[in-house]
Amino acid sequence: MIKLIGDTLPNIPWQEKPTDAVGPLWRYSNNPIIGRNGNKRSNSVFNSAVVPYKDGFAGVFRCDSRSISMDIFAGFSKDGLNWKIEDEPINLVGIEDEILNREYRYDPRVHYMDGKYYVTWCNGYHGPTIGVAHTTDFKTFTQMENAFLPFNRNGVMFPRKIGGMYMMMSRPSDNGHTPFGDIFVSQSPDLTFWGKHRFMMSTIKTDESAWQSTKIGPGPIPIETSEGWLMIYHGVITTCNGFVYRMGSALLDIDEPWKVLYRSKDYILAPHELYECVGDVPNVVFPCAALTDSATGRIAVYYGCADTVTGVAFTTVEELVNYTKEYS
Ligand code: BMA
Repeated sequence: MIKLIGDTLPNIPWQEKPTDAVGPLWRYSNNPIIGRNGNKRSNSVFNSAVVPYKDGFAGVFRCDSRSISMDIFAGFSKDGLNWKIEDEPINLVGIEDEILNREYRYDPRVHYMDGKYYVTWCNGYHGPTIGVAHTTDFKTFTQMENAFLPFNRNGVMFPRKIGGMYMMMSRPSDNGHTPFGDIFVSQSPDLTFWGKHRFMMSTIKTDESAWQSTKIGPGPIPIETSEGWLMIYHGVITTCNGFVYRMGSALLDIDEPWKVLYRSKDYILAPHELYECVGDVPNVVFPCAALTDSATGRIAVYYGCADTVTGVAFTTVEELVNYTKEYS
């Protein structure tokens, strides 16, 4: 039996797999769970991250404003599906004004580690790089040093130290709508100095798996399982109408996570529903978070839809690990 390692979460949002579902993930029947108007000034709410918090859930949400500025906002929910998102961006305090200076912030990831909730996001600092902050109450966030030099996106931490080191995946990029991108893993003893950068995985340029031929980037915090780290990521192809974003899955070595054990050639979710195909940026599904319940093996994936709204899709560790191996 394939085991999900971690806490139990009896109140994980959940729906059983419909009998006519295709593929290893199935969408929540009331998607999208958050519309454009998630807070006072929002034009769109997407690519956001959630975690269990107190007797419910908390999250950090990407809300692009109606002036089209990108920032991140805290939100709270009793059931993980109905969310109340703050109207003001998260309050960052901390190290130095130089680092606190805001250009833009987007695509957050969140996880609980060492008694705090850590947030990483794409942080504007003379180009995109990876911002890092921690909080205990989702009210005040202490910002640390940027993890990397620009240009970088999709900084996603592993949820615990591995071999005594913190580890973070990232996707070095350029200053625009990057037409390339591979995933690397970096290590840190203290969450400030990052090094020992290791290549993890690349695009696939052949028709063996063409949906991930332009660029790839890590999605949710990796999920620890008896078969290795279960990693959900996004993969992009360039078509005559622009980029199309799908989701894929891989299994990584538990001790040396830059070693890819399995990687599905078939995507696990693609923009097929109207709210994933129509919006400010058509044809995008972009995963940034997953809730898990170790008692049942249930997984709820949170993803941005067409850079406009937020959706949830369900799977189980059994289903996704088996699919990842079968189509590897
Ligand atoms: C990427 C990021 C994501 C976005 C995607 C599709 O480069 O900006 O936030 O979802 O493009 O527009």
